[in-house]
Amino acid sequence: MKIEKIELLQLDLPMNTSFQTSFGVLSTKQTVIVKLYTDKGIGYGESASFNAPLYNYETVDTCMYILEKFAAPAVIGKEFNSVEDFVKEYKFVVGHNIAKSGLEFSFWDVKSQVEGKSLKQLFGGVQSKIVTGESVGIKDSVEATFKNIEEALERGYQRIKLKIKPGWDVELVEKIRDKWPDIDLMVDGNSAYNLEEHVDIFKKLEKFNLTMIEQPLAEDDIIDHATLQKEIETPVCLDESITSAEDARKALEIKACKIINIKPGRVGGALESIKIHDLCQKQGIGVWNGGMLETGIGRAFNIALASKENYIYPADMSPFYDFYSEDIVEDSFDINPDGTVDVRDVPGLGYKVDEKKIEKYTLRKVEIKK
Ligand code: OSB
Ligand code: MG
Repeated sequence: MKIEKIELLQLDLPMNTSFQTSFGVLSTKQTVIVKLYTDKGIGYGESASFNAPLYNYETVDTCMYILEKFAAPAVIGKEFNSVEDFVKEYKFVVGHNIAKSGLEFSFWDVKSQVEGKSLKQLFGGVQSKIVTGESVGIKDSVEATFKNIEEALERGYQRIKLKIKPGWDVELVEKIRDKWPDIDLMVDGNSAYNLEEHVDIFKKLEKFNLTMIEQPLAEDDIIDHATLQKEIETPVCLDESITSAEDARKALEIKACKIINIKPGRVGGALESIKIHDLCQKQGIGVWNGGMLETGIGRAFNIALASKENYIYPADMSPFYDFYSEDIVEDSFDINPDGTVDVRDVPGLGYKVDEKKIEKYTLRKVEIKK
């Protein structure tokens, strides 16, 4: 497959409801769509970062910059027989996994079409439906949180994840457990806590039967997470701290967590996601698919990956209308009444890209040619 041209499209998507985490409020969301032109066809990928470096150090602008200046020029005009060979060309870029992931995904899309195999097949997926949960942002009141949970449960979501921050944790969880003693419930701290000040909070959370506590401590830490995991029974799940299979190996070696959230963007794409999945499976550690409020393009890859065997916890996979008024694919996925999402088993993305919508939301376009 010969790489003829790469278009980088920086999109600005208005959000219909803002989403609050411990690191801030997301009320407008940009993303980067990578459009790969080859002699065998066109593919799409998404580098799903945020406007500001709050979740990790990357932003939509750094994604555009890294792709334009380094990653895309490294592959342009060249011929590739495999995804492995393709990613080798821009491996010299340190970090910037979200940027790299969009480029890798665009290659998978073309490969999938050329070989006539679905992404699910290429990734080694086995599930025809994936189970999903809702991620409930930090709200102004407990009542507003109750309302969100009620709606999510009515829609079939099989797990509720609460975004927490210091001051919005134990009491909130207690009230929710009083009302819903049996639901699959978990919390996500997005690195807002530290052991020295907050260890008691996690001990207090023990009695609420949480499925897991996601990334309570610093994004660059696994040592303190290991200490915390020794002190509590509730499984610690790492998100931000795991940026590669090597990170995962080390975290598991020191028992820093019992569960791993795989966000394909955070780890650089599907190849690394699969490595982490396989490593965890060998060690009896279950994984699940996290989200970055991707559009239908990014979610297509997430869904296909989440169909692998060891994705055993519900995925963050809310449909576009939970965040955006429109998606950039015509036939975006929806949640079935039982809280599952169908995995499309056809070559390519499985969703029809809406070029008009992409144009409507494009803020900036950069073209890389030989
Ligand atoms: O930490 O999982 C996270 C959304 C924005 C930033 C960080 C996170 C999230 C989510 C996933 O909770 C939401 C989704 O994509 O459905
Ligand atoms: Mg998280």
